[in-house]
Order: sequence, then C-alpha cells, then structure tokens
Amino acid sequence: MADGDALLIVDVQRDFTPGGALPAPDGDRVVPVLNEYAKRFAARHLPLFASRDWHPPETKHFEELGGPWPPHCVQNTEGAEFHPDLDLPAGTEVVSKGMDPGDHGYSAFEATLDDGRSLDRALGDLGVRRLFVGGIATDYCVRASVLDAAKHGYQPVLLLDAVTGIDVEQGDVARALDDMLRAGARTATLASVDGKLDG
Ligand code: VGL
Repeated sequence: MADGDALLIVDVQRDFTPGGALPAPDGDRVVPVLNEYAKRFAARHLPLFASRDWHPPETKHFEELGGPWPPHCVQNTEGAEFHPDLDLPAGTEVVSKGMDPGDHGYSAFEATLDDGRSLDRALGDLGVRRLFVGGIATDYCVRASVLDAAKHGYQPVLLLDAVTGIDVEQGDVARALDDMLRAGARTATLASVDGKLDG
C-alpha cells in the first residue's frame, strides 16, 4: 500500500544535536535510522520531505524577545544546516518554518516549500494520505507536526525508533507520545515499516 505514503523528517539540524545550541541529548542517534527510512522510501519512489527550523535572528521564539528558547537555527548559519550525516535522497523536498518573527513555527504544517506551497498543499498534490514522521524533537516539532497531520486528515505514523526529545520537564516526551497516540497516530519501526509500505 505504498501508494499514498510519504516520509517527513523533522528538523534534523545541527543545533538540535549534541554540540548545537538547543540539543536533544540523543539527537545523533536518530540520524542513521532516518537515513535507513529515507532509503526505503526512496527505493519505492515515495515522496520525502525534510523540515527545517529557519528563524530570523530576532524572533519572539528566542529568550531575548521574551520567548522560551536560546537562539537556534538562525537562517544561513551553520547551526541551521542539516546534520552532516543526514543523507537526504535526491528529490527530497525541504520545507522551512519559523520565519515569522511573531510565531514559534513548531509544526511542519506551518512550513513552505521553495515554490511557496504549504506542506499540506504539496502532500495533497501528491495524493499522500499516510505520513510517516521521525526526527527532532519528540516533545515539540515532531509532536506538533503529528497532531497537525491528523487535523489535516492524514494518517500519521510515528517512527518510534527515529524520534528523540528534549524533555525540558521530565515527562514531556512521555506526554507527547501519549498526545500523539490519542490523536490517532499509529506507530512503526524499521522492523515493521516494510510490512506497512508493502502490505
Ligand atoms: C524545536 C524547540 C524549539 C523542535 C524547535 O524542532 O522540536 N524544539 N524549537
């Protein structure tokens, strides 16, 4: 049933991995796992999307203007680059979010492609119905993207072995998982995804 399936890799950027400005402690671990997912989707000619946080230097998202976070993923800086070990297959569409200085831009459904289309529009144009989601951070951008996918009428599938969180408050990741499952997300791992794509 690969028809109608797509992969969304959320915010696997230098700043969200160890050594970056706002690291998920385990951020490096998901990179090779996501590379393997990307290979499997590309081998089936399924659409791939990679979102990135793409903030202006001054935004309400950052502490300096009253926001919750240290500066991270500022446009055209090294910290905003995708993790150097992330292998995005040719044809992967990059979608950018967080450009509005008045908005957090957690969800990939707030992101746009280079051609200006929203992610929702691009998925619709491709006939996508089921969206497999992995990346960083489970408790922020992954959560927001999965909840929005469900709201927009897609079937989200959370890739349990390819997500990791920040856990500012202990329990945030567990609560995020709970929220996503209650919103109707299904789950998959590398061990089960082929069966879902081909079954
Ligand atoms: C994110 C915290 C702040 C994320 C972005 O990508 O999950 N988390 N900004």
